[in-house]
Amino acid sequence: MLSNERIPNNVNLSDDKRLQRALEYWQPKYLDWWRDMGPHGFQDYHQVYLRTAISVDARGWAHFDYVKLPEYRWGIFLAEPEPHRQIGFGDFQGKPAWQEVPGEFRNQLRRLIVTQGDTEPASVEQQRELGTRCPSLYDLRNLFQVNVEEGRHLWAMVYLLHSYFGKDGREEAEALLQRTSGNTDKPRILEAFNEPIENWLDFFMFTMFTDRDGKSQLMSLSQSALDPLSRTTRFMLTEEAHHMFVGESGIARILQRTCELLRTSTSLSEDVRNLGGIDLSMIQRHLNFWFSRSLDLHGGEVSTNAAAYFANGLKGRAKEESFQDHVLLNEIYPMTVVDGGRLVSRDVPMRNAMNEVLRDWYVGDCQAGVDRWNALLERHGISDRLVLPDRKFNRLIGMFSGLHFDPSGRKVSDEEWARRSHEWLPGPGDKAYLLSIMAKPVFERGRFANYIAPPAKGINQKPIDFEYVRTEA
Ligand code: BYC
Repeated sequence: MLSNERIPNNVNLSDDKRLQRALEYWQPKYLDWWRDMGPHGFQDYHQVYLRTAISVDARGWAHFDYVKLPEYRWGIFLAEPEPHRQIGFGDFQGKPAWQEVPGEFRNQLRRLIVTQGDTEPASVEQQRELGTRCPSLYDLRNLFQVNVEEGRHLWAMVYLLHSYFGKDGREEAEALLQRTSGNTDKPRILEAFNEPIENWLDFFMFTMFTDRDGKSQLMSLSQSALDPLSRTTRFMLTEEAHHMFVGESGIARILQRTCELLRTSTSLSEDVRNLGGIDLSMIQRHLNFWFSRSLDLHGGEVSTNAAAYFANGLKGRAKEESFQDHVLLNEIYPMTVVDGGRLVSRDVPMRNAMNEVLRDWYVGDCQAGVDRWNALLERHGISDRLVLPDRKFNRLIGMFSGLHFDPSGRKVSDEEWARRSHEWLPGPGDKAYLLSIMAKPVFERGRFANYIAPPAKGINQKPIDFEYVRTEA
């Protein structure tokens, strides 16, 4: 562990002067990007109680201190190597894992790494205005923790590009700082990362559902035959868990507050908005939006790209080790497909269905989170429930994207969609209301905005009214 270097790392960076120089050349560009596109208004005067990774062992990992955001020590950390690791799936199953990129898979691997890398700065850009609307210092600190870790995940991908892809890799690393979320000329690669996140309901839904796609994609990349990619993503997964905690517990706290407000209201049918809360139907609409956008992030249902990634050992399944067959040459996946505008059943070769296999895992993981939210509603004596919409609903990617479906999966006409989609998806009225209740940030210690309950406990055993973010005089 070499945490006192200019770029903290556990990859012996100082032994590879060429790589070290290349990354030190990229570092100021990254910092310029962070200042321009990172948290707006929180670059100079605020000190944030953050956890910094200074090594991959448990003690180094849990290093907490006050830091000014641009002074956060973004580092390069890979999980410890597994001795004699073998490729776990695909056509090269059982062969030694690769320590270098094989020429024939260079383009595919670069594409995967660039796509993964592109999402990380994108999310920081999407969230840059949220600090000025924060519901508490506790939440503000969590937002910044998520942001700096997404920045570190960008570093992780840039390390791979610089180390293993030569000049092309260096050019791709530059381009990662040039595309920006929502930019009409140079947008981010994947659609969900061009959607604005201007309020905290969107933020919590994003960290619940879109970061969970991060989890499923990182789980599948952590199986990769390319050992440095596997080790990098394994360490990233430990950080991803906190992001999903922020999302799931954030929504749970909004739900709790909504239930409390409903109890104090004159009748259960009173609109909780009259009391400054967020009603369940608005929460459901945001869930519908972010879940469907995140389903898109798993790619098309039938994909030759996905088949090639699996065959070549680049991208496996989540928990690949839990399956019996790791080659999947003769397996089929029964799937509902669109044929001439009609839905029909078809057997698809399993390798071509890999995106859908990962999506199945993802939907199960999301459902478990929604069940936990519903248990909270139940405990508060509220009979309404949140539901995941059908996976055909509101899709922009894949075979269902050309048609319209309601949240239950029923096919609807273009006319019905135009007339009713506002019932199912957030509209301008929702956005305006959310901005109105978030217009003033809450910066007093221990205080929380009216629409959200305090958390059950603080960070790192600190009290809930701890000064998680300090303004330096
Ligand atoms: N938006 O064969 P297809 C995270 C394109 S999130 C726009 O169906 P494939 C995080 C696709 O590129 C995890 N375009 O799909 C979370 C292809 O384009 P070309 C990010 C899309 O290639 C929160 C065409 O459609 N990691 O970490 O099998 C905060 C047909 O593609 C989309 C990864 O994504 C879309 N949604 O799968 C921070 C892992 N989907 O070839 C971070 C790396 C597909 O026609 N990426 N297309 O130009 C991959 O594994 C794959 O690229 C995908 C797509 C799963 C995304």
